[in-house]
Amino acid sequence: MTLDMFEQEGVNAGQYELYGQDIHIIRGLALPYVDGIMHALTKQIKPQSPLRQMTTPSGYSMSVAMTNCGQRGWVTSRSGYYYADVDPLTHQHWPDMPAIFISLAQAAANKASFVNFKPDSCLINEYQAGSKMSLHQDKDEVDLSAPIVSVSLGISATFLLGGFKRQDKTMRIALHHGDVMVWGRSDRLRFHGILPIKAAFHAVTEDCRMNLTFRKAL
Ligand code: MD3
Ligand code: FE
Repeated sequence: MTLDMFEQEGVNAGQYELYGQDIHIIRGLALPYVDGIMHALTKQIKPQSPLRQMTTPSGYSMSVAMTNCGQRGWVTSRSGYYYADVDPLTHQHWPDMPAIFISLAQAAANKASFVNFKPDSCLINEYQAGSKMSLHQDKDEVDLSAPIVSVSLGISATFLLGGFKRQDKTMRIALHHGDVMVWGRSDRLRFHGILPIKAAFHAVTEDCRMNLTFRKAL
C-alpha cells in the first residue's frame, strides 16, 4: 500500500500543466464523470467485449488487459497491430462509445484548445500490480493532427515521457485517479510508457488502474 499516492489524489484537482509544446494535463478533470464511466464499463462494455491480454507480433502476452469501444478498436496479435472494426474475440462490433465518454473527451480537448475533437475509438487498458507499458509511439492512427485524450482511473501510476527517439532521455510524471492528458500534434509521436504499477487499493477500481485513451483512428 502506498499512502503517499492516496494523498495526491484530487489534491490538485483543476490544476493545468503543460509539457513540451502540446502535452496538457488537467488534474482531476474526470472526477465528476467517474460514476458514469464505471457504470458503463461494468454494465455495458466489459460484458460485451471483455478485457483480454493480447499477444504482440513477437509473441509476448501483454501485461495490460485491453478492450475497446467505439467504431474501431486497437488490437495486437501475432499478425501485427492495427485498428479493427470487429472485436476478434467476439466477432461482433465493439460496444458503442457511451455519451459520457464522448462528453469527457470533448471537454478535455476543448480545455487544451482543440476544437471539434470527435473520437471514434476508445482503448481501455487495465493494469494489475506489476503491469507496465514499455516505451512506444502511437502511430497507427490515420490522422495524426487529431489529439489523443487519456483518462487515468484508480491506483496511481508513473508515466514516462520520452522524446522522438527511443533512446532519448525520459521524465517521470505521476498520474492519479481522475487526471486527464491531452496530446497534440507536435508531441503526438513522442515515446511514452508506464512503469510497473505498485500494488495498492483504490475505492473505485480496487486493485487495478484503468486508463482510457480516446483517438480518432479513421
Ligand atoms: C502520448 N497508454 O494506450 S496514456 C496507450 O496509461 C498508452 O495506459 C498509457 O500509452 C496508459 O497507447 C499512457 C497517455 C498517452 C496516451 C496516448 C498517447 C500518451 C500518449 C499518444 C501519443 C503520445
Ligand atoms: Fe501509447
